[in-house]
Amino acid sequence: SGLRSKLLEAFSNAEGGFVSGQKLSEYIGCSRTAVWKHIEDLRKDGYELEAVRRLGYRITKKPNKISDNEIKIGLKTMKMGHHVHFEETVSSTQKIAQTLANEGAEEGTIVVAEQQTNGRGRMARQWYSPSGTGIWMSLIIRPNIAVQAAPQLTLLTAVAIVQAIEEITPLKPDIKWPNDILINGKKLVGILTELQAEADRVHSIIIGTGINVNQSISDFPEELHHVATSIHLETDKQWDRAQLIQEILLKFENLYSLYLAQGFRPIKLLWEGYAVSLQKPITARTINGTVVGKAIGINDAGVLLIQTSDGSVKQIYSADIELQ
Ligand code: BTX
Repeated sequence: SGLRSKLLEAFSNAEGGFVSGQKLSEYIGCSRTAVWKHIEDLRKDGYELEAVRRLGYRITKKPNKISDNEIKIGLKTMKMGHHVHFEETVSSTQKIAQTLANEGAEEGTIVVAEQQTNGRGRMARQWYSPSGTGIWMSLIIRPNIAVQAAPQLTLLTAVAIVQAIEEITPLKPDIKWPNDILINGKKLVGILTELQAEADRVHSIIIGTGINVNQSISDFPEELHHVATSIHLETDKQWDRAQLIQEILLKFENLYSLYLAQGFRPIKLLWEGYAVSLQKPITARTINGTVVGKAIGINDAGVLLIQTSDGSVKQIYSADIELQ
């Protein structure tokens, strides 16, 4: 409710300090008895609060849940994440975002769920999205760019996510072209970019990101034990998913405005700084066959360039990459 978010906002402004009952009742605009009732409701939802006479209340622990409020309060962006469509369980956040985009949702709208029952990867693969552990989010943007430029947004998003993870956690992830973020060779993040276009102009782009945050190994199915990891598995700590979402949105917004002003060039340079697959022998499996060679870079469109043994350079638009 509105009162609840005012209450959380007051605590957020205090940055972990005490807020008196009097201040809270002024801020929210209700009686002290009503404040007390709302505090009890917070406790029921898993918040832990300390109450000290004369000082007031402070939040000592937040529930590890994502919600509309948790994402919005303390969000530092101008636009990204200002509209949050949150649900407990969905088949895929991409599907909902597509519907919202068709209905005219504003740029920066996000769809977030605690759980996906039919999370999508690329090429009809599944993205495993168990409840309460990861970030399953779709972001709607409406850049005025040509259809061919859309894959650049996948690379831009990968840079934003790596920057956010580096800001908040001690990890230093790598990017594997085009859409994987890895730690020690294991998949931490997957990105799925889908677009809706009219003629040759982009109508909307929906960027889906799946980030493994607090999973233990037993939260992954057996077949993913050797390919997947989570921030928790790599750091031995639990992480605040809403805070990570806020940081990702902020990094994304900064890179996106750089991109709209100056094009892909500056993004490409940042991306190359994080890429593991460059200057190494790789195998690229495309729908038209397999290309083996050395990844020599990406071009200004974001297309992967592979030099084969005969010296020729092949452009790879879409593929699965295996590092050798
Ligand atoms: P991808 O096709 O590159 O990767 C899919 C493959 O990754 C799977 O076949 C499986 O081997 C592996 N995998 C599945 N689940 C996980 C996981 N949780 N962690 C690590 N590896 C896994 C990558 O596709 C793009 C994924 C995007 C997911 C987001 S979540 C929010 C949005 N909604 C939605 O339905 N998809 C996107």
